[in-house]
Amino acid sequence: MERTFAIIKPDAVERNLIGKILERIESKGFRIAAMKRARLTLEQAEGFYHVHKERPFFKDLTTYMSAGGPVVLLVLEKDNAITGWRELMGATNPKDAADGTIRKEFAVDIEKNSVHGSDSPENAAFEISYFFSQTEILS
Ligand code: RTP
Ligand code: MG
Repeated sequence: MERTFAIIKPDAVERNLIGKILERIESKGFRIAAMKRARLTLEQAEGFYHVHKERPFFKDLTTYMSAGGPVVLLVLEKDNAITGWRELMGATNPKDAADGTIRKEFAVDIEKNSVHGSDSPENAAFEISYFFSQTEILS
């Protein structure tokens, strides 16, 4: 059993898509081990996305993820959860996302792409501990 970290981003929360996205997650066999709504501060978003700090989109991304509205933070569990969740999300740019993926169905554009997912075991561990304490995660 592996854990990954997911975010339902502001564009999806704003459009009342939380339920539809959670339905997709649960129907693919993920268990929701932790979940909370939050409004990120700019500082939290910058720390979370620190690996992207030299990228041209860093300022837009961190502004969007904080001032853009509330998000839903999730810890998901399943065998091969990291790869499985990235497959269900689809490509970063919804124009490139495969049919049946969350980004193909719901994303607005390459930035407002509705969901986040960890891309490695190391980043999953960092991202989970960035937002959740051990006592908030129930297997
Ligand atoms: P994520 O981290 O959110 O799960 O998405 P990802 O791995 O597919 O994409 P990544 O390259 O890690 O980029 C993180 C987020 O930054 C925004 N982005 N904007 N304007 C742009 O060219 C651009 N490129 C990326 C997206 O919100 C992306 O998910
Ligand atoms: Mg990423």
